[in-house]
Amino acid sequence: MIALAMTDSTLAQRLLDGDRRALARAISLVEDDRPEGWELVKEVYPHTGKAAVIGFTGPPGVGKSTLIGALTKARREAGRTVGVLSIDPSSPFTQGALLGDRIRLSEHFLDQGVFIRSMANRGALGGLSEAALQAALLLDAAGREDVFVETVGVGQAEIDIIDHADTIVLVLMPGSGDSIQALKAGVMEIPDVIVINKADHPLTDTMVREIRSVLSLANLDRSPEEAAKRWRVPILKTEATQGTGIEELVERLDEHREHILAAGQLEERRRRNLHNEVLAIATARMRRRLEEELSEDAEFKRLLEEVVKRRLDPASAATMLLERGV
Ligand SMILES: Nc1nc2c(ncn2[C@@H]2O[C@H](COP(=O)(O)OP(=O)(O)OP(=O)(O)O)[C@@H](O)[C@H]2O)c(=O)[nH]1
Ligand SMILES: [Mg+2]
Repeated sequence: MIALAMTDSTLAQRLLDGDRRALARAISLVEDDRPEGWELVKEVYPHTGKAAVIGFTGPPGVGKSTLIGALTKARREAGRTVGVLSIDPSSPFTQGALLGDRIRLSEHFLDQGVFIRSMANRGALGGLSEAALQAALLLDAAGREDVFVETVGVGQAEIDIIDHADTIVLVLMPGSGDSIQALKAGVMEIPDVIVINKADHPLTDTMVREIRSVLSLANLDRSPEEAAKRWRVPILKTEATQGTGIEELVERLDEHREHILAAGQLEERRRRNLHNEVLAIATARMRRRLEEELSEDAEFKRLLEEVVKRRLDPASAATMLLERGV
């Protein structure tokens, strides 16, 4: 026990010192939902909140990883340390995705200033989102100045780690019309920056126009004063493989950070995100507890049987369970 405690405090210290092996070990602990992982996060949490966390989301294959690779290069040239978390919820394809990310980010693998980690749902009880957020905190505690988080998704299927970013970048490519529909329908929240990658495609400008019109619709219900104070979502064109447009993207990302800092929005955003996070963890734990309690419960089995036989509807069954006080 004592030996274990000593090891753990050494691990926390090594992590705070920025040791990459400690960081890798720590992320594995949270990914595997091990109690030591949670303890570690608890210990280093007061040291977090310094990193600039940028989330990249968008449909599969639009070039998110390539873009992050190019940004990583730019940030390293500016002398900043970088952490990259690539979250892949589609476990059957995980190996492929891991390999893909490795190849795209391979030029950074030997750089001590870059830490890259892919995370997939290994069936950890806490869920991937929770583990990913803990991992982001660990990168922050380890002194990574920029943390880039990549998730695949359009709309509701998105994993909520993206909500914990200070800046959210939606990456699209010409032809990914579904995403414009999602924006239009309000399924997807308006991001802070929109990037149209693979901009060598002839349909790029059409897409820019379409997005502009969706964004102006989203602004219609605001007063002119409100609209003036508001961050204007830039739509950028990039060719990540060539590095084209990356400089401008870096500038816009910096501007966004300055904007939210000046407007006091960073704190507000983080407060809201942390509120959601505490609720999410509490909800996940209550669900787990409920599932455990019900797994061998005779009354539950009986009620379920009634529902299956169509003698009782699902909502009434749930009400009866809760009223019984599980
Ligand atoms: N022509 C062109 N190809 C690109 C560009 N950016 C990325 N690609 C290519 O598009 C493919 C997908 O790129 P990724 O960076 O893996 O895309 P991703 O969005 O991370 O993909 P997932 O993580 O699988 O969702 C790769 O073959 C890239 O080389 C670009 O600007 N132009
Ligand atoms: Mg990727």
